[in-house]
Amino acid sequence: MSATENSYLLYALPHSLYSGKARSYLRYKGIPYREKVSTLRLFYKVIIPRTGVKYIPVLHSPDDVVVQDTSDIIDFLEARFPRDPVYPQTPRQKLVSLLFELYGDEWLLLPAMHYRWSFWHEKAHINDVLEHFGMLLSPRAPRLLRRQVGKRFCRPFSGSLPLLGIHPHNIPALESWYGSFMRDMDAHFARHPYLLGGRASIGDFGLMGPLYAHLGRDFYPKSLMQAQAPHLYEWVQRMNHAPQPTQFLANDAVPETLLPVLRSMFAEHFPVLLDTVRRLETWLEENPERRIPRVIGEHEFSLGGVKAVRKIFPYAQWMLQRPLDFYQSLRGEDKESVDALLREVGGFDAMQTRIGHRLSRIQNRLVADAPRA
Ligand SMILES: N[C@@H](CCC(=O)N[C@@H](CS)C(=O)NCC(=O)O)C(=O)O
Repeated sequence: MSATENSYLLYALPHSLYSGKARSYLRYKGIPYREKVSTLRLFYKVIIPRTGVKYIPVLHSPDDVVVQDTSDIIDFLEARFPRDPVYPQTPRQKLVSLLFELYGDEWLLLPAMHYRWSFWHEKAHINDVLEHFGMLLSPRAPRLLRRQVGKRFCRPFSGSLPLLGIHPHNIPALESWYGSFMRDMDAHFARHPYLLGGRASIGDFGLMGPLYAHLGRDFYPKSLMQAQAPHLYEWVQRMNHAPQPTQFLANDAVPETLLPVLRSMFAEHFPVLLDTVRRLETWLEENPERRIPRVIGEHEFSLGGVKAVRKIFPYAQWMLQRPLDFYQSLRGEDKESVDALLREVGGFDAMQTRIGHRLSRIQNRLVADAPRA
């Protein structure tokens, strides 16, 4: 199957986190596309040969360009479909949208994975998840068969909780933080259709990854969201439909309702990101010739004051570079305006971080740039 004349093809899965981000973007922008269930057969026939890696989603353009990674997919399509850009043009809003993308992609992964994989006793929930994993064999296989094979296919995911830093002793802190995140976002979406007003930004799509497939679609967490954060749940539905976008808020405004989430982001996620930068710098100095692996050791982190250990993922630095590069390109009044916001949410110092060993993605692999002088 290849992309036809005028339609893009998205290799994805209905229950995949990052597929939800790309799908909602394609729908939002009204880009003609077809979604193809990524069966194992397609992984070996198309995805791995064309991308060199085993990740989805993958975009296949009508002119035969294949793109992996949702941020690259969105940037690739923004260049081709510039109407109603998802990157705000003004400095505060652009930075905030990039920060939310990073938070959605890398940090809300924790509650997403916890609520998907820690509730095996919720039978309807787990059967649905396993049946979706069984789609890797065939979306048309009987449900019971999909459930059985799904059990095998899901192991790398269900077994990844400790690697992400989710352990029995910090689950209460994780649930309590996610509860307050839901409350904050609910209060926000009670007043605004999207993060920054009448239009979705890259930050909305970043949030949509974890908040759709895992937290807003899997049975158990969906019931929590519907009961505790109905406006957030409505936003999830809105994000999956072609809308009539209006405008971002005037005067580069960042709604007050986002400030608690930004504070929490800088208090808990950023220390992990900055330690990743430091640890990767040392690793690259010690291993100048080696290919960068997915994980480079482990570090301690803190969630709601509870300490735990998680693996260090170099990829997170590549995502961090996006808001950091934008912030560090600002000058004059734009920078002053952003700095005032950053001071208010405890993010000013973190955003001064200079990354010595920057990362690029080349053929879907992380590669270190030459160190900065
Ligand atoms: N940062 C990547 C992440 C892609 C990703 O991790 N996709 C998951 C499915 S939602 C996957 O393919 N995982 C396979 C694996 O972890 O080996 C993106 O934005 O596309």
